[in-house]
Amino acid sequence: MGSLLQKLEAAVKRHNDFYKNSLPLIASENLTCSMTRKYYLSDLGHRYAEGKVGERFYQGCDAIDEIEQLAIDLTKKLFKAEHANVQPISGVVANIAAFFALTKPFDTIMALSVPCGGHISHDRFSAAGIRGLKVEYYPFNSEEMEIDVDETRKIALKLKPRVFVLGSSLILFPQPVKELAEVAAEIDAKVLYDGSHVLGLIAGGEFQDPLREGADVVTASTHKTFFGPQRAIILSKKELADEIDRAVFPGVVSNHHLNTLAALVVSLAEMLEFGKAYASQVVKNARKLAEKLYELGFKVVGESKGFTSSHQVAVDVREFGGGARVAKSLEGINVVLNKNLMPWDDVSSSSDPSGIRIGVQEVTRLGMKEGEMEEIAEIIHARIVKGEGESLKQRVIELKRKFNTIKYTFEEEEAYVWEE
Ligand code: DSN
Repeated sequence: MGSLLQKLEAAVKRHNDFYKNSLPLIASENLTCSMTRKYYLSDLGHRYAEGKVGERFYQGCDAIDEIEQLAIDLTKKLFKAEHANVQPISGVVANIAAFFALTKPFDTIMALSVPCGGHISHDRFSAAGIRGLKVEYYPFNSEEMEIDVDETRKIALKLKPRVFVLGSSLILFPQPVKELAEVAAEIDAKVLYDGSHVLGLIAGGEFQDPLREGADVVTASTHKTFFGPQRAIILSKKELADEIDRAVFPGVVSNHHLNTLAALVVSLAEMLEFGKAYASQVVKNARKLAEKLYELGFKVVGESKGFTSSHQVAVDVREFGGGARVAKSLEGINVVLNKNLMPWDDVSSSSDPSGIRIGVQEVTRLGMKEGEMEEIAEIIHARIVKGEGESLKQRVIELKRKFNTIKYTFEEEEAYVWEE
């Protein structure tokens, strides 16, 4: 048993050391401050609080009620939402709940295909499939990286989908929430916006505000451009509150992970205080990175619209052997990002797609600005185009050494603490 635990300890330490010396550019991840992490370890992580605030099935939930009410109140305030459910334990769980609230089995929904950026849970082989939904993909213009609204309207008037799903995993630009909310009104459908990727940008006022543009429901995980633990929220119009709450509990959660619920409160407070400055820097950084990569000769997607309005940059790397090869090669010099399907790819090529996706939200949280984005672009170029090796890894380690402190928080602190 001793050696097994030593092995575990060594693996966790190795992981921690790797991240300390790497550039984390996965678009769906972020860091939490120590005040957030403190609550992970609290006794809350041993408890259940089935039901709603003030209507629990177990005793011992007085303080938990207070914590959950704080999370609800701050979420409603931050997103100016009529209703907030803070119980889903992940983005996929939130999406399953939303589908249960808004549809019946065999209904049709419209969503982005995975190559066009849609999240797997919007598709028939995942959450939408669990609900037994038929999924019709939006017609998509890959030059402009946007949904073709006119064609969508024609299809929708014929197929009468119950839900238009918006928001995606590859999301460079705002999406047509207002336009599809108008189509939805014609056929009595709903708009569900999955804001997982851009939640922090919405909170900071740097991206479209789906509720104001007409979305009925917003689901979102809380740990991508947001500063929270790995869990999720659902925002909705008041008239959908009961359906959403019932779909979450008893629908898809029993235990709703009370330790990370408390941690979520800290991240909501951080976002209220620092969200605007953070989100603005994230978008500036993403644009600068895209521009520099383009200047260095890379095929950066979304050129006609200025490459990006979010935290993400997408690059077509087919000329360098494709996304799998490029992502693996960058990992070799401690640059961590992911291969990504592009709109022209077939979903069957997901193990070796055309592109890579880069997210700057985590390095921005560590204080990087436009100058560092230029350096990151140069590092990627030196590795992928010039084939440089070990010396580049040292350059990455040197660069990262200057950015190991968590910013946009109440007390700035070391990011990669691991006590052995
Ligand atoms: N897999 C995540 C992403 O990278 O977009 C979302 O769940």
